[in-house]
Amino acid sequence: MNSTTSISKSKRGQNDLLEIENDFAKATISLFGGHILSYIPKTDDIDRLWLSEAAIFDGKTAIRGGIPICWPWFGNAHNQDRDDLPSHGFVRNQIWTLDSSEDSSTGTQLVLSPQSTVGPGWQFKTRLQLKVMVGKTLVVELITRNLDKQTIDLNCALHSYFRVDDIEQVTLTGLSGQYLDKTKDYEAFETPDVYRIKDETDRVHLHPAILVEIDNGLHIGVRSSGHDSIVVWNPWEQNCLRMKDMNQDSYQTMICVESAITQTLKLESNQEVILKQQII
Ligand code: TA6
Repeated sequence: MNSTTSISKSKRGQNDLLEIENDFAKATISLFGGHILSYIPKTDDIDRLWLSEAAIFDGKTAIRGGIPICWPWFGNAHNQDRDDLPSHGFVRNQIWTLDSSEDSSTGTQLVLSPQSTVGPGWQFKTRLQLKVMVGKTLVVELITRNLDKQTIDLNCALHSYFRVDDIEQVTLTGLSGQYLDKTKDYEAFETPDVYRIKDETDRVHLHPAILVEIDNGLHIGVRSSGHDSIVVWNPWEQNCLRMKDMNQDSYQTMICVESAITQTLKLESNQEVILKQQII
């Protein structure tokens, strides 16, 4: 780690954490998973990210909340006839290392990378980096470079959990076009003009909206690039009851708005893709 004065180390359960504090914001990153857990601008000291009170920090279990890194596939879209591969890929269950960090007049930049970019179901040569800029906004870039000789099929997501006061009062703006509804066997529907969440919601919006705004008291802007879709997810109560790392009422104060590549990007040899999400 470079001599960055804004970064200190801490621990939660078995997970080593990086605590970042500068003039603009505070943030926490778990080295397990390369997983941003919180982002708190100093303008109002309100965490923009949601973290389950029942999240597990055993150094093995993917952390519920914050910004999970889904790579090198999204959900079970690994295009292989196997049922033994982990949902959302394998890097969110790995130890990441801090490759570099730098304080500047606009905030603190950190670059992290996972222990390994190969695993069951994925033996291609690639480089994966997470670049995080903690400043007046939070900028997160998931950078994949194909170091293999062959073209690779890539899906990935910044699976961000945002804090809301009351999910039933949330409105989303900025989404348009068709979405695939995973609660209805991927049937296609048109995005509603007035976007509210009133039940389990699990939607892949095929139009890559550049800015999605979450309004519920607090206003959160989610600006994306390098994506081909936006995923909106809320498990609602029944699923929360079935999830060991969610409380029964967890669904009431969170919503996932995910900047994602879900339609399979064919990344050619020596090409790079940057999946970027900026939280405003
Ligand atoms: O992004 C939505 C989703 O794919 C849902 O289908 C649900 O599975 C969610 O991700 C959480 O997945 P996880 O593996 O973190 O429990």
